[in-house]
Formats: sequence, structure tokens, C-alpha cells
Amino acid sequence: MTYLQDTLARLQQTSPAQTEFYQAVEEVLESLEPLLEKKPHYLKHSIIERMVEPERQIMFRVCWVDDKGEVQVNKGYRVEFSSTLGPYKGGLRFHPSVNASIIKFLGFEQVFKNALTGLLLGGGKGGSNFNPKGKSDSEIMRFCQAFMSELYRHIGPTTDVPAGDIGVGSREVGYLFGQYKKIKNSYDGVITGKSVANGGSLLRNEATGYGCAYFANYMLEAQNSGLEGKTCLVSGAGNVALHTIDKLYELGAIPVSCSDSSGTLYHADGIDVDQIRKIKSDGNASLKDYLSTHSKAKYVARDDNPKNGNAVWHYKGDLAFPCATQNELTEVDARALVEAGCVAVVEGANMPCTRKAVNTIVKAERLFAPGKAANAGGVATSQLEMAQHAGMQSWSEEKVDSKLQDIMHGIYTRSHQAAEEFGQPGNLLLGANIAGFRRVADAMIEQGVV
Ligand code: NDP
Ligand code: 2IT
Repeated sequence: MTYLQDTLARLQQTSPAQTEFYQAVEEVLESLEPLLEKKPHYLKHSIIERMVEPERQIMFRVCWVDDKGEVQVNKGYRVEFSSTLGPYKGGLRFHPSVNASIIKFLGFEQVFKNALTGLLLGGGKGGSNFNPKGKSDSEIMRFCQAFMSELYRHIGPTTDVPAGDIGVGSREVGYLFGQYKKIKNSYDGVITGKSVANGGSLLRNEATGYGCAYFANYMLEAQNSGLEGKTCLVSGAGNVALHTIDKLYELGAIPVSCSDSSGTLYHADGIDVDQIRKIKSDGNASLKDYLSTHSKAKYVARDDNPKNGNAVWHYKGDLAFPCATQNELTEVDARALVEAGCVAVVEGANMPCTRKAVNTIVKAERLFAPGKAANAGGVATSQLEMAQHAGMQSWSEEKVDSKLQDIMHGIYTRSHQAAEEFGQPGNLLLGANIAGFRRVADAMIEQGVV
């Protein structure tokens, strides 16, 4: 596999200190081995060299004035990774940890995720190291306006269409859209995740979590099983986690945990998701406050996590849904899950499992649904939003939900069939990476060297 070592060595030289990006590249390239053995022409076209290099990377300064009248300066990013299959598409993340490596890994993953949906979507990602926590509503608005005052010149409904991610929900998308419209004097479908009042799609907000639960169910159904009655460990307490929990309940499962950056909550009777929403909507409350209404629940503060691990994965569960952030499920956690009899890990977040954790899960022959397959319901529904906006239409919830289910089923089928084709039935990691790569690579070859 010299192409893998060569690629990583070159990236370390040309894009130094981007560890998350190398991790994402390594995972994809490792899966491609059986495909490249059978179809070496991909190497001849230098497809890998081209795919690991974003088509365009934009970094900019974002200056804004806080409520005290002081000038604040943040970094802004938009990595336009691939326009092979459609406009660059992917979310914006506002979190203090954001840096070039994180945005690049997310953009790289997005290319294959979007390809897997079967839709006409390129891949990109952006964001800022701005920390929305503790900011007033007007500070959030001023920041979003300042961010869009630069970003607007790089995006457009057929060029690049951002959306939300960590720290960017429909409020932020609303402010970003408003500023874009003001500058461009045009009501474009230039960003997705908008509220319905602003031309958004019903169910876009719920779509990632719903899609993730649908995917898990398809995966279990293929084993003549299903979510009904299954205990589910879920991490995170944001958009993806809470909508995953909602849909798990609807499909008859029992989600027993959630978490945030401060700690983990476990409730064997099933998480009371309305109470979690109440807590998370109060800026000063903590998940620990749940114990005041549910005395049988348990809370573990972040500082009391197991060594090199995360408490949420050390409870007993049939399935695990990491839905918070990258590398939140480690090798120690994966071993604990396997030992406790967990049958499947379904990635709601992007790259939430470390490389060693993934290897542990796959080696133990547990089902593993990679994020680029399991969490693609969000971006897929973004594309449904783009279609509605372009046609100045608004579809019913039933119509969007039925399309979402079809798309998630298609992603499952493509991943499953590619795994079978390359002699590793059930290995959805391999299947998803090969199916996503092949669609982009074939189109790149047809488009010539551009
Ligand atoms: P939210 O901002 O709504 O929620 C993020 C959650 O993760 C919060 O509970 C947050 O805790 C927790 N979290 C964030 N960063 C950390 C960290 N460094 N350590 C521990 N916990 C952390 O984001 P989303 O739910 O939208 O995103 C969650 C994941 O899903 C991300 O990986 C994102 O890329 C991915 N994703 C999102 C999609 C979408 O449509 N929104 C689509 C596909 C994937 P706290 O509140 O304490 O910060
Ligand atoms: O990681 C992701 O797929 C997202 N944050 C959603 C991207 C989108 O364009 O809807």
C-alpha cells in the first residue's frame, strides 16, 4: 500500500500539523486497497493526489464588536474541497477548537458522504474559532454578519452552499442568510438549514438524527433484527443527538444516555428528552440538574471519566450512537462496548471514533456504520431544501420524510453492496468508502484534468 504511505508522507510535508485531516485520509485510503488492486487505472489518473488536495481554501479575518464595545477578531474558514459532483456543500462549525486541520478533515469526509447520497453535491466545510457560548443574541448576530460580509463573495446557489454544524443552528443560519441577502440583493438558496419562514425545508433540522436512526434500523433489518426494544447509548445533547433520541423512541428503542462537554447522563428507564431540551435551552443549567427531576439517573462529570475514555461508553447498551464530536470514542471505550455486548456502533457525528476504536469494533465483528453513511441524512435533506428553494416550493413533511428514508436506504444498500463486491460482506466502512470514492473518481476522470 505504498500509495497510502506516500500520500501521508506528502501531506505531512505540504500540510503540516493537520492530524485530524491525516486521520480521515488514512481511513479512506486504507479501505480503497481492494478497489485499487482491481482497478489500478485510478492511480494512473493521480486521482488520490487530486482528491486529498482541496480545490480551493479560503481563510479570512472576522472582526466584530462585542456588547462592551470591544473589537474581537476571529478566524474564518471555507474549504471548497470538491465540485466534481455538484456545488461545494457542507456545514459551518463555530467552536473554539476549530482550526485548518478540523475544517479540512470535515471537508474531506463531506466529499464521500455527499457522493454516497447519490445526489448532485460536491463537498466543502467551513467555520470559525468563534465560541458562541455565553454570547448575547446581538453578539451572535453581529458575528454572523461579519462572517458573511467576507463569505458572501465565495458562495452561491450553484457554487457553494453552506449549512449548520456544531454551534450553528437555524438562528445563526437566519442571520447569515439575512446578511447575504442584504449584500447580494437576492433571495438565493445559498445556505441550508434555514427556518421554514426563511425558505427552509420541513424536517431539515431533524434530518441528521432521524436519518441516523433509520440507517441503524436498515442495518439491523438486514440481520433479521430491528431497533425495537434495543437499549441505545447516545452521546451529545445537541441537534444530532436529540433528534437521534427522538427517532430511536419512535422506532421502539430505549435511549439511555446523553452527554455534553461537561459530563454524561445515564438513565436506565430511558432519557427524558423534553427535560434535556429544557436544560440545554437554559444557558446556565447543567445536565446534572436532570437529577433533581429524575433521582434514579446518574451523572458523571467530565473530570471523572475513565482514563483515556468517556463514561458514556462504559454502560451496557445494545447499540452506541456517538453524536457529539470527533474522537470522542476511544480504543478503551470500544473495548468496554465490545465486552458489554454492544452489537453496533453508528456514527452520528463526524469521525467520532478514533482509528484504534474503529479497528477494535471491526475486529470484534460488531456492526459499524461510518459517519459518512449514517449521518448523511442532514446533507441529503439540505439538497431537498435546495431543490425546494430553487423551485420556490414547500414540500410536506411526509414527502420530505419519505425521500429521506429512501436516501438513507440507498446509502445503506450502496455501502453494503460494495462491501460484498470486494469480499468483505458486512464491512460498511469499507463499502461506504469504496462506493463514495468510486462515484467521485469516475466523474473526475470523465471531466478531465481540471
Ligand atoms: P450541536 O452544536 O447542536 O451539538 C454538539 C454537541 O456535542 C453538544 O452536546 C456539545 O456539548 C457536544 N460537543 C461539541 N464539542 C464537544 C467537545 N469538544 N467535547 C465534548 N462534547 C462536545 O452540533 P450537532 O449536533 O449539529 O453536531 C454534532 C456532530 O454531528 C458533529 O460531529 C457534526 O459535525 C455532526 N453532524 C452534524 C450535522 C447537522 O446537520 N447538524 C450533519 C452531520 C453530522 P456542549 O453543548 O457542552 O458544547
Ligand atoms: O456534516 C454534515 O454533513 C453537516 N454538518 C451538514 C451539511 C449540510 O450541508 O447540510
